[in-house]
Order: sequence, then C-alpha cells, then structure tokens
Amino acid sequence: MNTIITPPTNPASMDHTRTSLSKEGLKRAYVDNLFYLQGRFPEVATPLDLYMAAAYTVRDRMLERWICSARAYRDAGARTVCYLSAEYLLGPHLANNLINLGIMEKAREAGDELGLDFDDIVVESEEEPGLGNGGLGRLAACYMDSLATLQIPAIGYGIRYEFGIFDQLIQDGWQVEVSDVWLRDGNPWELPRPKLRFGVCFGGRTEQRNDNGRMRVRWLPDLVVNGVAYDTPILGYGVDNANLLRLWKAEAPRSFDFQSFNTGDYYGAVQTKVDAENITKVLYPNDEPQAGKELRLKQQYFFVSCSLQDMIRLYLRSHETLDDFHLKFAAQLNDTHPAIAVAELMRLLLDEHDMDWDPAWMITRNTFAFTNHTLLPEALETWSVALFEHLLPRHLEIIYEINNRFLDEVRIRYLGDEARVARLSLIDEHGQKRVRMAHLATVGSFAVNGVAELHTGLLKSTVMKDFCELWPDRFHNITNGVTPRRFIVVSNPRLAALMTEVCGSEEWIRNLACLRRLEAYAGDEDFQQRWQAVKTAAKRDLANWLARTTDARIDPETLFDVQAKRIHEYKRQHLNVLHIITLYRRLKANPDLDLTPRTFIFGGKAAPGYHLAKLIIKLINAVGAVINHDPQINGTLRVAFLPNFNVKNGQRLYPAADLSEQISMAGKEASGTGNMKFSMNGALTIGTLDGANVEIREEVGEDNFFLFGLTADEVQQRLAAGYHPRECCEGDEELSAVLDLIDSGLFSHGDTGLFRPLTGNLRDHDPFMVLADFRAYIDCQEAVGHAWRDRVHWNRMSILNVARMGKFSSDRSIQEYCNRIWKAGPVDVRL
Ligand code: NBG
Repeated sequence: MNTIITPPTNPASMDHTRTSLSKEGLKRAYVDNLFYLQGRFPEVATPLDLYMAAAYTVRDRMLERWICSARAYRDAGARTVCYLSAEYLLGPHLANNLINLGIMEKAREAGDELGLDFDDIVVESEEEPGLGNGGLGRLAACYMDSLATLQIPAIGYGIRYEFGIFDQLIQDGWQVEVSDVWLRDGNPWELPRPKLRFGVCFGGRTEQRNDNGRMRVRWLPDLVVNGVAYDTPILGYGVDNANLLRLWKAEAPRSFDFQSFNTGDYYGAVQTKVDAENITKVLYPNDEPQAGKELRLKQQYFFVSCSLQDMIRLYLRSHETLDDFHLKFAAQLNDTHPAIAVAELMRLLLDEHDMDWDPAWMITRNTFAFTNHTLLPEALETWSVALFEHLLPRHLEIIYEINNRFLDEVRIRYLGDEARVARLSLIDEHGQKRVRMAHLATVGSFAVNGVAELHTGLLKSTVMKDFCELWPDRFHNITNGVTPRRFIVVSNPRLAALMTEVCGSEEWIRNLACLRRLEAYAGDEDFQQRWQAVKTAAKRDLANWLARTTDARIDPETLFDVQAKRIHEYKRQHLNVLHIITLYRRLKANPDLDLTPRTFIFGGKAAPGYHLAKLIIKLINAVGAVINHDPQINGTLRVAFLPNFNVKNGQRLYPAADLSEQISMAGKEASGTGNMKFSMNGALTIGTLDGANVEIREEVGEDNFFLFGLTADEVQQRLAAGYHPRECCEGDEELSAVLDLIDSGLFSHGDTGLFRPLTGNLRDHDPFMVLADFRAYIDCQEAVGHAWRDRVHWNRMSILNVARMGKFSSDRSIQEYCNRIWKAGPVDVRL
C-alpha cells in the first residue's frame, strides 16, 4: 500500500496549497478552504466560516507532520508513552498551533492582506474544548505539548465528552451553570475514525472452563458498547513531530435491538442505544471529590478498555506475541481515574490472549506507572464491591486474585502483622466492602509519583506510608510544570518579544532555563520601565475586555491582586475576601488612610453540588457590589469576578496579574500549576508553604516571595492540640468585626442569614484554618501594599521571578518522567 499511495513529491518545494508555509501559500489555502470546505466567498462568510477556513488551513499543515511522525515512530520501533487521562483541558487550538508551526507572524500578514480581522478569528472565535475540570486536565494538556516538543513518541488516550465542563454565568452574584455544547459548530481539529472501534462489555457473569487442564474464564456480559476513536494531532514546538490524542466516543453497536423491536418494545430498544451513548455524554464537574456514581465508573472502564485494546492492536501489527508488550509501552495513570487499567490489561492478557497469570502480571506491572494528584481523603477513589460485581464481575475476580497474591507477599514480609495486611489490602473491609483504586494502581505499577516535593513527602508519610515501607524504590517525585508555549508565547506576546530580545534568540521557548539571562537586567531602570510597560499593557487589555463583556470597570494603574482557580474551601478564596473586608473597614473608619489602590480579581468555577463553594462566589460578588459602589471608597478598592474561568480566559488573566494568590492551607494543594503560570508572567506570589509554592520560593528567592501562614507540620500540631477557631476571633477584634460585618447583612441587603453557613462554619469548625492564618495573611498583605509603592524594587522582584522560573516548564517535568520513569527517548521527525 505504502508504495502505491505516497504524498505529492516534496510538497513544500512546490509551494503546495495544503502544506506551504509561505505567506502566499497560506493566503491561497485560506481562500481555497473558504470556498471548498465552507462553501462561501469572503463577502458573505460568517465569523464561523472565517475561523473554520483558518483552522483547516493550519490543520492541513499539521497532518503532513503527523503522518511523517507516525511513519518515523513506526520505523524506529521506539518506546511509546501512553498517557491515560479522563481529562484533557486543551484550550483553544488555533493560536497555539500557529505558534508551534512557527507561522504566527506570516499568518497575521496573510490575514491582513486578505482584509481579515486576525485577532478576532484567532483569539475570539474558537470554542475551547473543556474536557477537564482544572489543574489535572490542564496538566495533561501541557504534558502532551511537551512530549511532542521533546520528540517523544506518545499517545494521549481519553474520553470525547459531548458536553465538557459547564459554562459559568454569574447572575445576581450567584453561579449559574450552562451546558457546554462545544461540538455544536463542528470540531475542525479532530479526525473521526469510524472504522477504529472496539467493543467494551459490561455486566453479566463469568464462566470457568477447563482448557486442556488449564482453567480459563469466559465473561458473558449483558451489554456491549462500542468505542469509536476521534484523533487530534498535537504538534511540538519548533519540531516536525506531531503526536496523537485519541479520544473515545461511545456508540451502541447496532442502532436498534431488533429482538425488542420485533416484540414491539420499540422504546426499550431505543433506550439501550441511549444508555450506551450516555457513557461519553458529559464530564463530571467535580474537581476533587467523587461521588460514587455508576456512570463515572463506566466512563473510566470504557476509555481504559478501548485504549488498551488499541495498544494491543498496534503492538500486534509488528509482533507475534505480547510477551514484550511492556518494552514497547509505558502507560501513565493520571490519578486513579484510569486505575481499572491494571485489571483490564490482566483480563485482556489472560482471557483474550490466553496468557498465564505470571507472565501477564509481569507485563502489567512493568507497563503502568501511577501519578497521585491529591491527598484529600474524599478524592481517594473507592468503588463498592457490589457495584463492581454488577458492572465488572470479571475484573472483581481479577482484583481479588491480585490481592490474594499481594497480601501473601505482605504476610511473609511482616509476620503476624494483620493490621498492616488490612491497611494495605486492595479491599477496604470496614462496613460496606470497597475497592481502593489507589491501592490497585500502586500494586499494578512499577512507579508511583507525587506532583511536588512536599506532596510526595506527605504521600510517603501518610496515605501511602505502608506501601512506601514495602517498596521504597517505587516512589518518586516529579514536580509539575506548565508549557511556556501556551502560557507565555501565546498568552503574552509582548513579554515573549522582550524575552527574545534579551536572550538574543527564541531558544528560551524550548529551554526555559535561558531566562536566567534576564537577571542581569533586573536592576536596570530602563529595562524595568519597559518591563512595567508590558505589564501595564496587559492590564489595560484585561480592563478593556472586562469592560466589553461584563459590567466590571477596573483601573490598570492599581495593583491587580488575582486569585483564579477552582473554588474550594481548601484553596481559601474566603480568606482573600476577609482581607478585602478588613481593608474596607479600615478605610471606612479612616477615609484618609493611605492605602495602596488595589483591584481584587477572582475567577473560578464551583462544583454544581458544592454549596459552600457557591456561597463563596456569592460572597465575593456581594462584597464587590457594596465596595465598588461606595463613593467613600472612590475606587481605592475594587472587586471583580471574571465569569467562566477557563483556559482562554486564563490566558487573558495571567499576563495582567501583579500579585498571585496561592493561599491554600498548607498540606492540601498537591502542587498547583496556576502559581507557575502567574509567576512566569511576572506576578509576585503571596502564598503558604504548600504544593509547588515551596519550590517556587526556593527558585525565585525568599526575598521575592510573600510568605505567610502555618506550615503543614504546624497545621498538624494545631489540629492535634485541638483547634478552636472561636479562640482566634476572641484574640483578634478586627477578625471578629469582619465576620460580624458579614453577618450584619451589609452584603446581603439586610439578610443576616445568607452567609451564616460560611461564617458559622468558620467560627465553629474551620476545617482549613482560615481564621488561624488570618492575622499572618493580613500582615503579609500589608507588606505587599508597601512593596508596591517602591516600583523599582517591585519590578526587580518581578523580573527575578520570571528569570528563575525555568524549573517549572513542563519540558523539565516530561524530561524527568522520560529519564526516571518511562525510559523513553526522542525520535527525530523530518519532513
Ligand atoms: C490536582 C491538584 C493540584 C495539582 C493538579 C495537577 C486533582 C485531583 N488534583 O494541586 O489539586 O496541581 O492536580 O497535578 O485534580
């Protein structure tokens, strides 16, 4: 086949319409696509037509690289990394792909010559695929970018949700959720592969049979669903490698169950189809805690089964047996969501490929590695044994067998220590029996990692302590990172231009450590002026955009103090609000107070069922409504809530921040990645010693970081000694008055009950020690206010922050995964 069908010889040199990177070639391709794909001519084209024509123009150029990569990877037979993740928060494709192709400027010129509004097409028009909740999904997207950039053969496997994370509206200060119909206008970035489909079974029972003296098991399911592949190319930056993101959509195997149809049960027959397709309907909108929803387990098993069947298919194209499967693939489990893969690979090897237990287990254990992303107890997934029995009876048998063999090993190692056996077991026997997915993932993996030094340390000393004692060498830390392509080059072109000028080349985009060269300019006042001008321009952009799209009016001359992330009590947006109210009270009491003018900007979604988080959103908006309209305040303090925080809006926000709020209770934020995005764009951080803040502070220097609050150890000590939040109020009049002011109804039109669930919770329980850290936070914020007044010093700190962020490029993280965990190397792709 390959010898017959080849692409046109050297399309680039012919200035081929579909592949040319010249300005003229791009113009021709664009007009061509508008005609032949959209069926429009420029005068009548809608904004969507214009966007689609641009997207297809870029996609053609990616496809050429993608096909070349697939060939090169196949020929090299190199190890392939498979990233298994239930979430990918990709963000808009177009601008990022233009950057990675290196044709942003040429495309802009081509657009100008065609009389197009380039920014409108490239920045505004695209509906972003919101196939993730927050940090975990965005990390997967950053890692896909870095894998391609580092030329590592990789496939991202996941779910093609029909509805991604909900869109957030703010109405009367409350969050309102609207479904995200991102596929409504079509998705030019994906290629459906209708013939690439796998059956995935559910329910039923198992049957044993004796096959020439060997016991074999057959699963007799009562439902089969098809998974169909949808492929999206992921381009590396400045290389010709393009990797594959393969997302699965669920379909009923036949459109109607003719049996039911003929017996007259028409609706029953349709229902089967609907149920099957529901599996990939919607992303669960919870950032961390998981309700034990059956559909969620179905989603997890569905995408994992399709992905493993696909990996086996790929492998068997060039191998006779599966004996060395683990040498070809390293499969990373992104949290416990895909942990069922351990049992599924065993099932495929044992039942579908007739392998014996020991070799199958050897392959499985050498294929998987597992990343833990949270220590929050409610997020450590478990599924009831009853649900497993009902949905995945064969997997439950396999899990029991893995557990038996594993616990025997434990018993021999720790004679008589049955308490330890119970703690390590894959099954939690307290009350209703449950399968512990983190244990399954750990036992079935050759490596387990946390996502920041502190988090990994806590993982090893708390939830994974027994495992760590058993297999100390299996545990690693790989601190998270973010891609500088999207979060500097795409988001903040002015800053990128300045960096390129100082560094003398664009090398820093591939090697972020090069930004160290900025250090030499940190004290140079002329340079500082330019630095500040870049920041102010980004702040102006944000202010203009907010003015266009919301009723917020903000002043770019003030300090932009930003907290943007999911709304969660442990992230403590309410601590931030208490600070705002503190300043407000001080200013009311003393109108002449010389306060640093500040704009507090919030962004973030709350899980739809998380009432306290939604009340925090309401409180932020309610406090804003009072303060923003108080003539006595006269703009010194302003509060803005940016609705629908997503990747696209994040790109507007990170460049415009002066201060980045990273104020979680120490020990709770596994890493955080927003902290890195802000800092890379020149914001200074006010933060606790939590997650990656610790390492950010180490890198940028303690003088360039505003630290406050209890440490993780101190939090534990306080809890052990008995924490009584009321005592914090008793010892701090101002704190007490701030809480009373909320309860007075000032922010709720006299309703003294509205915010009680929040204030009452703080006074009586305060599980995240907001009150314990209040005073330290207020004092630290005062230091921030003072520091801002010395702009020379502030600019210097800002420059040093950026200069020292090299460690937090996702390229560094991926390089560590490759060296220490995956043992995977690059394959150079040349067009
Ligand atoms: C989140 C953590 C963040 C971390 C990201 C990426 C989950 C379960 N965890 O702190 O809360 O940065 O994962 O590792 O979403």
